Amino acid sequence: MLNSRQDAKTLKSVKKPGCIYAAVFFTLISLPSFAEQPTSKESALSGRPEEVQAQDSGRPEEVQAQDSGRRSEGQAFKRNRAERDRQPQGCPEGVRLAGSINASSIRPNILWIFSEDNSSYLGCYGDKTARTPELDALAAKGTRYTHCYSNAPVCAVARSSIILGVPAVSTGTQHMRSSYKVPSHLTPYPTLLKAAGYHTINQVKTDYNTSSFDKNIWDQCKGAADFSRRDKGQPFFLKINFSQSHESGLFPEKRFKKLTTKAEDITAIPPYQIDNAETRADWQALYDKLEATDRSIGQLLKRLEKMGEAENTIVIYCSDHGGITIRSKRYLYDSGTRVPFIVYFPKKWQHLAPEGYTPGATSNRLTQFLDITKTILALAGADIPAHLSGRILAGDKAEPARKKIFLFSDRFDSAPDMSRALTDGRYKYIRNYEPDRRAHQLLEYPLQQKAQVAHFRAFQNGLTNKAQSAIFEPHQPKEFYDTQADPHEINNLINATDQQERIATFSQALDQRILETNDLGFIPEPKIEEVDQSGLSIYDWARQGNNYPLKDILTLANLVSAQNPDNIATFQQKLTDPNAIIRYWAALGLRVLREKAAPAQEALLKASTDSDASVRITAHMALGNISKPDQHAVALLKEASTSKHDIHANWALCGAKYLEFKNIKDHYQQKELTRGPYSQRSCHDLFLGKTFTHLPE
Ligand SMILES: [Ca+2]
Repeated sequence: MLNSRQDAKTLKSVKKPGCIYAAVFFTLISLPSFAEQPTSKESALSGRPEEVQAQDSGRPEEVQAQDSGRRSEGQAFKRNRAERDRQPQGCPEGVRLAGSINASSIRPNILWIFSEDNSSYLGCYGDKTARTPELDALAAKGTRYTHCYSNAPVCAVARSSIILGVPAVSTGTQHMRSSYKVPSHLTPYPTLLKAAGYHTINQVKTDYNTSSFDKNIWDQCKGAADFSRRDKGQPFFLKINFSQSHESGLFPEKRFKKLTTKAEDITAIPPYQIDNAETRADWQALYDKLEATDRSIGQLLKRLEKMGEAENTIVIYCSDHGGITIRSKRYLYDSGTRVPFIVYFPKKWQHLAPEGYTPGATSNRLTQFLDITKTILALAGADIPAHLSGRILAGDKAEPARKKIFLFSDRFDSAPDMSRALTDGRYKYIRNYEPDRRAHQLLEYPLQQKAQVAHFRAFQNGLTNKAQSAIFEPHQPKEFYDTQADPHEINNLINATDQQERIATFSQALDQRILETNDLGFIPEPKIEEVDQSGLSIYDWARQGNNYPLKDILTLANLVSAQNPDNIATFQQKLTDPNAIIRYWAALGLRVLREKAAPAQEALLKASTDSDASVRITAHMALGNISKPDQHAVALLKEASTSKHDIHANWALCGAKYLEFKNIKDHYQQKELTRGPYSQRSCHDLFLGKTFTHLPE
């Protein structure tokens, strides 16, 4: 297995493509921008709109991750140069494309196009409001997949899964965001493509949620892509990210100045959203952004044609997860995980296409991002590590589809949480491991969408119906949906008598998938942080001795998710287990029972002085549920003030927030409690008096 950090030159020497290279001149062609009609002097001069956006503004989450707490998400976002997003953005301006290498190459070029945060609101997916002629045309000559899922409903976690070809929960990169190390024997797919002889170009988003690698895994990941840097005849792999439809595109300052989509043309408002002017305006903005994305993709494909590479290039399009109005991104519902996915094989490469490939076909094959990574390696003739858990879709190594797709969500920004799910494309089973938390934890970032604030205000004022209120209520411990009969997943069938057999099958299959993937999400994150700081990857730590007895932990965790007071005695007993992770889950089991955990008060008091921080924090939260919440909130503030690390401090502060603590100013100043961006966020909320049920004006 190749190490991702090996020098690119070494990698090139490992395996060259066995093709006969044609002697062709590579005439560098400097192409104009794909952007149409730059609307500001700044973007017209910058020449690198996509890159500028990545580095300077358009990806505020990344800015936040790098900020180390110097500014809030909102403040970070204000740095954005909104004008740059008001124009369609395509390949970086000044992209230089080499002359043709076409007929001689025996490997296809592969172009993987991502758009950000969008569900299948595209004409080719039957959406009547969408204006997406370019993607519709791509679907008309390729295959459109109807059941493709992002394994995680958020950018960096999805990308972490894609880049290594294994679920992020297997590597400990499931928290949004984080930078924990992954072991060096897990090789990013671009490194494998390089070793197979490909010239690899990324435009430009990386965002892999790990500190182990980043831009260095690509031949080119900065500045204008220069195709002349390929060897003669060398095939390329180009991954390009269009960010217009990112969540932030609906923030008022990031919308186009004039909305083109008409409010009366919006037909997609789901029943779990309120239908008012704010919601409609966000949907209008969403369709406008998708139109801009589509235009950029069309420009890219035209350039490919112009450089003579269209017939040599397999094109793959998908979004990076679903979105992006309320209850989509960050949720395991189809609105957050089900994505558009189109593949196009030019005539020359149709022998590599999936069986039955015909132009304009639709496939209902159950597909996930992990499958796409593995398929690309197969199409490129690259080494396919045995640990890759996807299923190859196309080519002579094609494999049968998985019967169920694994979905996961964990901490988002400053809000810890944990859910796991399986879908077979029709039915979906979700386990919420912290059912005492609200589904929407009032994160500041998404609340920059006006419709989300309007929705919360309506909820506060009692103006939302059951489906619309659910997002601000605590999770249901388990959920089960028939997405065919109930595409918006609002009718939870978990107690339906005619579904119990099916639910049991899903539940068993989910346990099995958690064990197979060695899901590291059951390790409380402060422990992950502590291990990572010690220099060891959590992946390796979890495999040492009996550090991580996942089977035992899962058995206990499933009792937590059951949220049943009958389990109090078991939780009390497990509070004294020698393994701190077991003790943590025991404390959590009592916490999710809220005041019903009162019989375990004495055991929890002992646990509040445990040697492990996650146990102490969870025990104080559980005790605060039973009585004297302010006293336990103050203990949690003390925990934060003495912590060394960001997540440790954030967990403690979130505990005080969970207990609705209002008097933080009487005890500490912000700087005494802040260790990084996430503890800073939670601290900021506490100082604003913002808790789960209160959003200040
Ligand atoms: Ca995204």
